[in-house]
Amino acid sequence: MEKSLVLIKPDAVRKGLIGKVISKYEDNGLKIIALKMERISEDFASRHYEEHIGKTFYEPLIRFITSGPLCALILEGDNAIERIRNINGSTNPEVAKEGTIRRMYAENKTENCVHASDSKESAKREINLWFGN
Ligand code: FUP
Repeated sequence: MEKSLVLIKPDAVRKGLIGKVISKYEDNGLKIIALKMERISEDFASRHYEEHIGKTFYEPLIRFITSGPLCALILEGDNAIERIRNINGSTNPEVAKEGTIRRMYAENKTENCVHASDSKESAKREINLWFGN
């Protein structure tokens, strides 16, 4: 069984999409093993997005991710990391496949509804950051 850290970002929360997003994961057989809702600080956001520090989109990304409450979840399942990324779709909603969360609901590359860990290593780091050991 593999675990992944998922965020339902502030744009999706504002649009009332928490239930629809969670249903996509549950309908695909992924299990929610932790869940919380909070508005994060800039300091915490910079730790989550540390690999993007210095990139052109970094400042707007931090403004966006701290702009309102979000949901953080740990999902578990076989091959969960890859499956969740397929359900989410490409970073850019314009090129995301039909039926993916980002294609259906996302505005642009920054306001793109969801985050999911991209490797076993980042899942471990992100789960520890958001939920502790
Ligand atoms: P993803 O793994 O699909 O979430 O995408 P990345 O790790 O490449 O990017 C992480 C986050 O940075 C995205 F969710 C949103 C933000 N981003 C932008 O705002 N603009 C970009 O051009 C690329 C990424």
